[in-house]
Amino acid sequence: TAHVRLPRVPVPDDPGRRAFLTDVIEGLSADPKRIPPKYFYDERGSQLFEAITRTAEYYPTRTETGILTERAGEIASFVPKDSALVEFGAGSLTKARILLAAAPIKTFVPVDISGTFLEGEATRLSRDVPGLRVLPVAADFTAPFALPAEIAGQPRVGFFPGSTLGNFEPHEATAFLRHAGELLGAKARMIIGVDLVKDPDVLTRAYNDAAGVTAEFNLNLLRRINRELGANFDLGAFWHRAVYNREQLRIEMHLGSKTRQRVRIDGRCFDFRRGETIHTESSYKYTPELFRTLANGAGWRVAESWTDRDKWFAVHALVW
Ligand code: AVI
Repeated sequence: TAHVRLPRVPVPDDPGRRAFLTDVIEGLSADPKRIPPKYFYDERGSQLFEAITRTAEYYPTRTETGILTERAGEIASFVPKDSALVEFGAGSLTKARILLAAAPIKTFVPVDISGTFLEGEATRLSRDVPGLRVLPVAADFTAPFALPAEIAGQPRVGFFPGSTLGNFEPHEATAFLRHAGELLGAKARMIIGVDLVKDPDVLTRAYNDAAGVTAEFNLNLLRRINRELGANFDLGAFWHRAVYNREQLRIEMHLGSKTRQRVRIDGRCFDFRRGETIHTESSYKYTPELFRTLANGAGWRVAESWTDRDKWFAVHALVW
């Protein structure tokens, strides 16, 4: 990579932007190039993800919602009275609403990196569920953060739906589960949704929807880098692709360069060969056995598991 000094772009400097810039520069300096998937979720990215969940091909959301709805009673009996439910990467709160309606939850702590999106959803939820205390936390849940002091003394139940765990590398998934256990504390419980290993055709279709919403979601990452880091990515010069890696049991999303080109970010240059890709996301799939091994390795015990008729998705109940 050529390192040519260019005039610095006048964009506001804050710690969040700094971390984003550092991660992008590090990732694009690596071979193969990569960018961490957590940066998909600016406001537009969060909205595009919600749109993905409504495509015909993207089965995980509706399958998991089906399990939560059908098994709400059984799942609720796993939640101690007057619990605090802590949702990691809360997004639209649609799934939490199912649990909140069925289980004896007193306080709800949605944690999400997209602060503005979260505030809006949390306000709507407080309006809809009178008597529920909602304490949103705008934080990157992959880094250490504190729980609100108000929930001291309440039983804690973690909620991590959507197979977001699958977006971590396996060693990161272990670290996340261990940290979540330590954060929630003694006798903690956790309800976690994990996508199952299945027919590769079903998987590839889910990440290459015909309407191109997933492609838009993937490309929006470049738009965000342009806006927040003052880069000059030409969005029309990259294509989206999602492939299933059968050895690693993961879907990989990539952005590929249509031509040989050079991109500038914050005074640095990054060269792309024609066809060279940026690996933007891995979405690991777990068999029930592999998930049990992962959870046990992080200090949790799988108490119960629920799945759908096709065995496409699993919801696991864990005890710390
Ligand atoms: C949020 N996460 C679990 C999604 C997934 O399926 O890995 C993100 C996503 N990427 C493309 N489509 C959806």
